[in-house]
Amino acid sequence: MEPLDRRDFIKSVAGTAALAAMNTPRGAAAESGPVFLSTWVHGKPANERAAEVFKAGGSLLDAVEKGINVPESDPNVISVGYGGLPNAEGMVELDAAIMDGTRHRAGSVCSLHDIKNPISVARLVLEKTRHTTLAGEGAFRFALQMGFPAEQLLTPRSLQEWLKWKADPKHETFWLTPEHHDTIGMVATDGKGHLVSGCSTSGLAWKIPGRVGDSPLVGCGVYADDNVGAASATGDGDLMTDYCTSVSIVHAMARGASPQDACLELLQHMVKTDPKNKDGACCVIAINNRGEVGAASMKSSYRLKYALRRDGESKLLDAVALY
Ligand code: SD4
Repeated sequence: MEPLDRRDFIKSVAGTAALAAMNTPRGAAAESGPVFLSTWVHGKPANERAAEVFKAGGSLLDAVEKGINVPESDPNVISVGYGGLPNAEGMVELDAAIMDGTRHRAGSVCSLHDIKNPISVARLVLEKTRHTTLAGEGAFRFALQMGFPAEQLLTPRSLQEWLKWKADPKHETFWLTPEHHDTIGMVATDGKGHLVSGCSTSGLAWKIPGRVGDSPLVGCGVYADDNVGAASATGDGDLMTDYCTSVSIVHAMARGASPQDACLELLQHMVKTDPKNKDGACCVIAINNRGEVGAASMKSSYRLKYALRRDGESKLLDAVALY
């Protein structure tokens, strides 16, 4: 047999760890209570609602969906759902995805207009179809078929903001400068090894119509695998899509990394491949099937505040920043 060099050795050890993690039966995950981990300040009421739904007997998917509905329906959250800032033409286009770590299946919608709760439409894509992603008009018509009402998603505040942007003679810069974005990403466990990841956003304000960010893309904005863990992301989705953030983090956990180290490893990898990424607005969250959590931001000037609900206690915490 050829001798293994150090890199091959590390790779093969990592591979063995990954396989071991993959082969760990779900029952082997330590039992604890449910844990809900969400991005930004609006993640706190989302976690509260999720915990309530779960406690009342809802499934973990129900809990994550209903939790995410909270910021989606809140007109004061201007980066998610109703009241989210529109695209360059003044149309609110929403992206969302939800992934079930048991079935290893996701449902997602992209560029959905006039529907307040895209995560619920994504859930129905998961439950009622064999598709994974519906986009644009197809997603809209599917939502209508499923009984969602068509609603105006612009609020007086978001309309005002858009008019202000339109009137700015320098507004063309939106092509290169992402503005105003604070997605809700939520990862959760039932405490028995089952995991769900969900994400919902109005995306970058003033985006080019039809632009799809990382949030509704499986492996980018969401990923969940009961054998390992779940992850989600928030920030500059054009940049993060190029790194398949969520699946990369889950695979790092499969190789044995803690959720916190897996988050940092991904951000470090982004900088290693392109030092300019140090300036990227990138934040990630992760949980493993033992309920351990991690959260990290690329830079302290765009530091993620995340909400954690565990053992009946709700906290808002600052993520570790790499730079
Ligand atoms: C996007 N990642 O559409 C989303 C926006 C976001 O915090 O997460 N903002 O690019």
